[in-house]
Amino acid sequence: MPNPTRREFLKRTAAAGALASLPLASKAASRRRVRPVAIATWNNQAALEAAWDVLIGNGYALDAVERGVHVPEADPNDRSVGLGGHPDRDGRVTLDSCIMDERFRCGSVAAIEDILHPVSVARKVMEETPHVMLVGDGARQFAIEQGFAATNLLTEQSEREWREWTEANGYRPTINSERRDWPEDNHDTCGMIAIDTENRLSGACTTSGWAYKLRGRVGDSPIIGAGLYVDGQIGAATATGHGEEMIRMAAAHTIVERMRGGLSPQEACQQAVEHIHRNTPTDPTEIQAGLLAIDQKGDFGGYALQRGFNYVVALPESEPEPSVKGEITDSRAVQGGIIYLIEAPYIPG
Ligand code: SD4
Repeated sequence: MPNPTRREFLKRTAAAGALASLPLASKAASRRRVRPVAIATWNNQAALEAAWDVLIGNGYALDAVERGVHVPEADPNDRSVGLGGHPDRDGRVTLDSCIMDERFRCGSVAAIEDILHPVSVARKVMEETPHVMLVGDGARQFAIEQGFAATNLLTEQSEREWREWTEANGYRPTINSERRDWPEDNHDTCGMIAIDTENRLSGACTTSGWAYKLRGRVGDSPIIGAGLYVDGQIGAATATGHGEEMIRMAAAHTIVERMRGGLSPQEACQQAVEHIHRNTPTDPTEIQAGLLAIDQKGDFGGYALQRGFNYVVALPESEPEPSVKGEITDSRAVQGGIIYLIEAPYIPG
């Protein structure tokens, strides 16, 4: 082969240089694998199935998690997310939501009102603005400008229960007013993380937050690093429960950093919960924290402060039943996959 001309040589080295300087995430994305995995807090099977449909069609994990959390956002019977969610103590439904992709791009809205799909507003913040987070009236205004319709999210049932609550509680916010009955009422904040067939990790988290909270209270769910975090090279984590603890401990970020340090998703979740248990200034018997994680290989895990936290994971149908810490209590075939319902392990005692 003749020696390359100087110009050819320069062209080739420039191309090699460009490849070497590609962001790590896009290098990972170019390694194809065919094993999507998705995981979500609580018994959010319908949400996970919607996400799975995207993943099994070789879709983007970001689209999958957005589509997935749309399901509880639009479900009036899910009393902790979107339409029909518990209002604040003034009777106004205020929503918190965020979304994050495999390249540290993220968007978030907090205390937004009248918008059915806050996660999609969060995605618009990520894609259409130079910002990460919009709150309150500004978030609502942005949503309307982006073409989202204003919708009344306070259902008759939510309003009735709120009125009863104001009579019984004299307008005092009480801890976990929405969930004295963790094991029974297991629909709640929907945190969802997924990896697609091109190795891209993404996550979303959406909630109406702490029932009858003070007006203006923002929980962990829209806080990048607390309720959700994604590092496309390492893994992703999401949280549910008493958001104040997740914010204090930067729970989702802590989990991802522990995975970076070599822990499995299961170990990282357990350590993050133990950290909350040891250090929280709140009585840990009064609160719940449920943490989930997935890594770049699609391994997953979950752990909780107390009994009663369950989660769902969707895996390809070709895979054997996963061996998990905790207990598989149900499983269901979906297109090309199986959704398992898992009772998470928790701090004993
Ligand atoms: C919040 N983490 O607003 C949410 C609510 C939740 O179980 O997950 N409750 O604090």
